[in-house]
Amino acid sequence: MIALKTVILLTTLFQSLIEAEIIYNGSSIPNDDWWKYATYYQIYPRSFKDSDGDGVGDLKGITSQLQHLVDAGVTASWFSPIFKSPGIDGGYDISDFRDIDPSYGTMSDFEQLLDTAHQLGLKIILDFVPNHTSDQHAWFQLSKNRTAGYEDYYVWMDGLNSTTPPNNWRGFVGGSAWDYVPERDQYYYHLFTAQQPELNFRSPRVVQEMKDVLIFWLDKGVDGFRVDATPYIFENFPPPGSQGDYNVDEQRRGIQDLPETFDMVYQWRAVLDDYTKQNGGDTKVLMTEAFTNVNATMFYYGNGTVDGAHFTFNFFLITNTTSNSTASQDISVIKRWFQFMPSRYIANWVLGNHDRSRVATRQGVENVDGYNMLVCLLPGIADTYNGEEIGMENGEVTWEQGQDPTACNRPRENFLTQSRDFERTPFHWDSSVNAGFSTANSTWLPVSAKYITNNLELQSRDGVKSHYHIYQSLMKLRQENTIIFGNLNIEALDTYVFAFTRELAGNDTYVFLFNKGNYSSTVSLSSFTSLSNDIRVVLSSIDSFRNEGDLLPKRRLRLDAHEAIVAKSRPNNLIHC
Ligand SMILES: *[C@@H]1O[C@H](CO)[C@@H](O)[C@H](O)[C@H]1NC(C)=O
Ligand SMILES: *[C@@H]1O[C@H](CO)[C@@H](O)[C@H](O)[C@H]1NC(C)=O
Ligand SMILES: *[C@@H]1O[C@H](CO)[C@@H](O)[C@H](O)[C@H]1NC(C)=O
Ligand SMILES: *[C@@H]1O[C@H](CO)[C@@H](O)[C@H](O)[C@H]1NC(C)=O
Ligand SMILES: *[C@@H]1O[C@H](CO)[C@@H](O)[C@H](O)[C@H]1NC(C)=O
Ligand SMILES: *[C@@H]1O[C@H](CO)[C@@H](O)[C@H](O)[C@H]1NC(C)=O
Ligand SMILES: *[C@@H]1O[C@H](CO)[C@@H](O)[C@H](O)[C@H]1NC(C)=O
Ligand SMILES: *[C@@H]1O[C@H](CO)[C@@H](O)[C@H](O)[C@H]1NC(C)=O
Ligand SMILES: *[C@@H]1O[C@H](CO)[C@@H](O)[C@H](O)[C@H]1NC(C)=O
Ligand SMILES: *[C@@H]1O[C@H](CO)[C@@H](O)[C@H](O)[C@H]1NC(C)=O
Ligand SMILES: CC(=O)N[C@H]1CO[C@H](CO)[C@@H](O)[C@@H]1O
Ligand SMILES: [Ca+2]
Ligand SMILES: [Ca+2]
Repeated sequence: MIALKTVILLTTLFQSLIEAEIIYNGSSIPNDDWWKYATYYQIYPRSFKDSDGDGVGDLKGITSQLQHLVDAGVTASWFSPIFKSPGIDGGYDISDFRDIDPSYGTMSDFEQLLDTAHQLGLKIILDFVPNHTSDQHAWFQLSKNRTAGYEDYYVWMDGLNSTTPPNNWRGFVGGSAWDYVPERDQYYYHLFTAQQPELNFRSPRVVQEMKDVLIFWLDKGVDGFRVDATPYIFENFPPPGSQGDYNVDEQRRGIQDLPETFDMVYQWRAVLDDYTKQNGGDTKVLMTEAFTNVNATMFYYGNGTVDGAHFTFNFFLITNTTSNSTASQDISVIKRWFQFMPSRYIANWVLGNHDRSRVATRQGVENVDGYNMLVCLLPGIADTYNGEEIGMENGEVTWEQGQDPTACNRPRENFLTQSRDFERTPFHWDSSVNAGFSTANSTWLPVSAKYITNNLELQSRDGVKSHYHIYQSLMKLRQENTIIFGNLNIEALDTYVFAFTRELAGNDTYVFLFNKGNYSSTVSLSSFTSLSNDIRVVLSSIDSFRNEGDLLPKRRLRLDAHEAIVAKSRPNNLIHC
């Protein structure tokens, strides 16, 4: 069946003045598979739960808290890397793709975790980090001294001499993207730290090795992969010695979103699909991390002929909105995704991860509920970074306590703006020592002092209006037909107020209203023609005075600063007959 998403450009100016615009028509995409409308909960394993009191989160800790995911209402979880690693880049420097890092436990702990998760009905997705290995990986050791078969596992190039690399391209963590190895009298390429040499995917052996890694974990029973740093898999270099002036755009063109890179993602998708064909079982999901422009992003989903990722993370709410951006600016970011995304794919919404300042900090604590509602009620997949369900803010970390190489390799004065440690501090379970994260005297990153007033246990108490209770309700709402299949109508009602409806024939219409600004605002919902006059509050942000069941006026509706509301209206035809 051909899926039809209709971008309806309203034909007359008159209409566009009185009606909100339908920008998404989801009613033709069947919800016939688990991954399509799931919520994916990202666990940062080092900071989730420590089971053995060494101050570092681990697999047994995660297993012991899987019930939290079930209680929250999520059905799938993806983990930042748990593989063997010297830990230079929070585990994104892997020295053995087929083993668990001892700080997290053992392979049998992982098998136990997977078993428990599956018994609880949760899908588990692992991070797949194909772009680079640790310099401690056996392949790199063998490649360094040109051991037969491994010579071209990495991106090696001659420099001008031992002090002047092949070109002047730079790494993301500062300095040259090249490091010299005297044994080979050659340079290796690394976009991230010097301890993360890049694999050479132009070698068929490397391509096969990495497919075998996928199969290894599929055989263990994992439900899919999230591919790290996807745009950078392949690169094209200028001829050695063409130094010229450094040009950031030139480097970007040489390393990002190459056709070979899209093709590699399509090949990985085929590995997963073939695996299910041969072995049965549920669909194995592939999701890609690609911080790139919106046009290129879509090619990670597929190219019209061949499928790639089931979905590729939509980071534009992170990169293109701020606490100051206006409602119409934010709406244009949402619309752009639908304008570029081919209709047969499923949209997805992300506000945070282990690389970005937490939503509560970036957008303001008062706006936490509004943003959780936004991500959960837009059409498609929702992603939650652990802690967002309780509105965790960034933690407090000093330069001395810092662990993130991105900041540690750079001047101290940049620590506050560049360290990713703040969004990685341990999860706040309860009010006990270390927020219930660990019994250790000190934890790998300090626990934020904010846990005393903000933790899961406090927010779970009966009768408390909390971010967590709102999140749980949102997870339930995500099972409603209207939220799964309904059209999206979205409109700015004031400078910092936006609203959208989700509408589905014969079903209740839901309306989401959000004043992200610092002043109250009085708005009208009359442009949403599908709303009847019977609009009742379903959920409201914790500081809102509105209660479930309250009737909302369609005109002259006053929203307090930061107030966010989800309401529903019976279909017009049912009211009038
Ligand atoms: C949405 O798509 C369905 C199925 O293709 C179609 O019947 C319906 O008219 C469309 N609705 C709108 C509002 O475009
Ligand atoms: C190359 O390095 C590997 C790993 O360190 C080592 O086992 C091997 O003996 C070395 N080979 C040569 C020829 O030096
Ligand atoms: C390496 O080459 C650069 C550029 O030609 C030159 O400036 C430098 O002196 C050379 N260094 C050595 C050690 O030969
Ligand atoms: C899509 O990708 C496949 C595999 O890389 C390639 O063979 C095909 O030509 C591409 N199709 C288009 C329309 O670009
Ligand atoms: C969109 O991205 C594709 C893949 O990177 C590229 O081939 C194409 O030129 C881009 N189109 C535009 C208009 O930028
Ligand atoms: C928002 O605006 C305020 C006041 O103009 C300014 O201090 C702040 O830096 C801005 N924040 C962002 C994220 O742009
Ligand atoms: C995000 O912002 C950049 C820079 O302003 C702009 O070029 C791009 O189109 C925006 N993308 C989306 C999806 O809004
Ligand atoms: C924690 O600190 C106390 C007091 O300094 C010490 O007695 C105890 O052995 C420490 N425990 C651990 C697990 O390090
Ligand atoms: C609500 O939507 C679902 C899914 O499209 C549909 O099956 C159902 O018939 C609708 N309910 C009514 C009362 O029309
Ligand atoms: C509201 O105030 C906060 C704190 O001063 C500021 O960061 C934010 O940008 C303001 N929001 C708007 C929309 O101006
Ligand atoms: C969001 C994310 O996963 N970022 C990771 C991208 O890849 C680099 C290198 O592997 C990591 O440092 C980031 O944490
Ligand atoms: Ca531990
Ligand atoms: Ca690469």
